[in-house]
Amino acid sequence: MQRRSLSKADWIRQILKGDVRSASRLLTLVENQDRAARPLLKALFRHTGKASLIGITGPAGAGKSTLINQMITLFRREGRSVGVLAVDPTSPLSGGAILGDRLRMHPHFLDRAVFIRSLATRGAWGGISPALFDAIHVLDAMGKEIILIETVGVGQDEVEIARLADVVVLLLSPGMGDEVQMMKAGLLEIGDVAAVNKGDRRESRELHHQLQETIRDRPLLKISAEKGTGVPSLFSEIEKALAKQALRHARRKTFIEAELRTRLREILGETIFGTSFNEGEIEAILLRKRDPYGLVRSWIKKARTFSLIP
Ligand SMILES: Nc1nc2c(ncn2[C@@H]2O[C@H](COP(=O)(O)OP(=O)(O)O)[C@@H](O)[C@H]2O)c(=O)[nH]1
Ligand SMILES: [Mg+2]
Repeated sequence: MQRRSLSKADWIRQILKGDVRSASRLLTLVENQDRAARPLLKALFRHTGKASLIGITGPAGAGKSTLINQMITLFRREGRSVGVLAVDPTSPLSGGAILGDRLRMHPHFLDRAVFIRSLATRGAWGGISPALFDAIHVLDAMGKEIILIETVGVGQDEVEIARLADVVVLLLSPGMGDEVQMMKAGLLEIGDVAAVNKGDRRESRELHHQLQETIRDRPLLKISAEKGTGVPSLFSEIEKALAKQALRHARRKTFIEAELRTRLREILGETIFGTSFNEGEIEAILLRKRDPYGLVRSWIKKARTFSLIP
């Protein structure tokens, strides 16, 4: 079939059936901020809300992608379909890192029940990109039962993304500073479950020992994502957290609030930063014939009247 001739209804049907090419095509529209995506996303939305969102966060090099690879294997063994969103905080163009991740996840790359996609984090006006929410909804609509979200670091966006998931795993590893440095960076506050990776190395056992003093309010595990040791225990902690209905309910509400705020920011940002002020208005303020307070208010009033806010 010619992809070009795919009707909107067929396109939606294909995504709901889990078709990778149809979903990829929509996600490309989403990434390009193409308005043509909107009616499809709207139509898909009522089919979403079923997937479990698992956030994997921690410093670069901690072993998040390696762990995700292991988790995919475990989930697939249970017959569950998996989607992975690798959120790249630096730039959507850092192809090297993305390729590296893809290679690391390679064993599953051809498995049709696993869908992997990299995304940029930031929206055009700051904050989380609305594309992240769109992508989560698309994977959910595809019938992915598990959506793994990999985020790097502890910037405000990453922390916010981490808080959206139903359960968040904080992954640490030796060589990223000691416990005190991690605490100062605010790293240790994130996560429902914490794990020290690279347990095959002695420094990792030391770090795990140190952290036992600090991390007492949630499970702290020692794993080796590469060897697979400790991963089943981590897996069962994740399952336990997912089974907590109250936690899940609270996270889902946080998710909706964050999504609404993100979408508002995007629309208002477009309106605010897309506005060009006319010379006369700038001149009037320069000559102190008008003031910025009044001008902005009159402009908002006008924007409302003429429905300039989309
Ligand atoms: N020794 C050891 N190295 C590991 C382990 N897990 C991951 N690594 C290595 O750590 C590096 C970073 O892993 P990666 O999964 O890309 O980390 P990410 O940046 O957090 O996604 C890679 O070279 C991995 O091979 C582990 O359990 N033990
Ligand atoms: Mg990675």
